Amino acid sequence: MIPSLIPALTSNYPVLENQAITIKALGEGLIHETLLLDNGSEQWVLQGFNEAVFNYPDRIDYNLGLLSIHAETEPLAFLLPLPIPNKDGKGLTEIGGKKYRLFDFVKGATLQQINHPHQAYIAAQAYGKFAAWSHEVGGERMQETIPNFHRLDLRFEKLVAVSGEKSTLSPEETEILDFYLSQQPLVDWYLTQIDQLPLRITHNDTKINNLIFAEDLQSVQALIDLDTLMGGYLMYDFGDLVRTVACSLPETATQWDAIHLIPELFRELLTGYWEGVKDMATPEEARSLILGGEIMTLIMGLRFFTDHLQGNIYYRVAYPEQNFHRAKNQMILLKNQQENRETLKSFWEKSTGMKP
Ligand code: GN1
Ligand code: MG
Repeated sequence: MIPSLIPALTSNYPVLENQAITIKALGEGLIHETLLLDNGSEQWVLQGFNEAVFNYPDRIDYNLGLLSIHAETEPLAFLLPLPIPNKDGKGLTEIGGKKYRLFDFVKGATLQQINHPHQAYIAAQAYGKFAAWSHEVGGERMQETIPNFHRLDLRFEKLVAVSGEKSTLSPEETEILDFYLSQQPLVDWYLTQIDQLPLRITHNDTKINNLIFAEDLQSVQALIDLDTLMGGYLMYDFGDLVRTVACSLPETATQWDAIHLIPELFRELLTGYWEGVKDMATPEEARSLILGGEIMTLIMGLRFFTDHLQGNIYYRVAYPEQNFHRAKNQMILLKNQQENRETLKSFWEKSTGMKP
């Protein structure tokens, strides 16, 4: 099936014309499909675009266009790879009823998990620098590529509605549902925050595998997965780093007793992120970072659990119970962050020199 794409690709993309291309699967994204093209000396990334999730590809182009213009006068220390135009000058190419995008392959290293605490610092600093760099463009000018993507209150309401339609839940499903429903106070706190925080430009999916590091892992070469770049709050990007980088195990792990926050990695992340954003952050914004990890862990737990109850219609799963397990994983991580709030606050005080 995959090799049958090649003739259509070589005829649609001038850069691939008359080349002997091989193609294989790449990466671990849950939404788009990612493939690697190789002509023996050069490589490209081919992405099967998920139209069911991204209903507004024009908005993605619009947002990335604004940032590219900004980059012309204000260079950024790393790349934001944009789609290579096809022969009609378009970023998306339809092949066999499906849409694809082609990117230059950025050489470097991608990590699924960090293997040294300093990598947490480097990753967070890159995302923080990106927020500071894009600040002049203005979050309110960006279009919503997925409307209400990180609206925690709406994700919470969705779980309430979907679970209310279920006539039976297993005891373990009930336990997890009850935990998530008990998080209303965090949702209320979130609502007070979004009333007072400035809208920035955020990446909104700051997992470690959305960065390409230099081979020596000492710097960042590129930010990838740019489709969810849009207006957002700093706590989203910092929080998703905490959720994914400062956790002992990935979101797919099912060794329940071994899932916990690593406070020292929270400290590395905060030091790096703060380095990036400190010149622009308001005091409220700085404070919001303390609970950013909780917010993003809650939102992902709600989304995984909702998808489980809806029959896995959104996230790619390797087995039927996987979204349920991801929701349980995020519940354990969230509980653990809540138990560690005071420790995290004290790290925050030291990094920012402020009072919570
Ligand atoms: C999705 O496609 P991927 O894996 O980069 C999701 C993120 C989640 C993440 C969880 C558009 O990102 O919001 O944090 O899975 N992206 C979308 O692994 O829903
Ligand atoms: Mg990704």
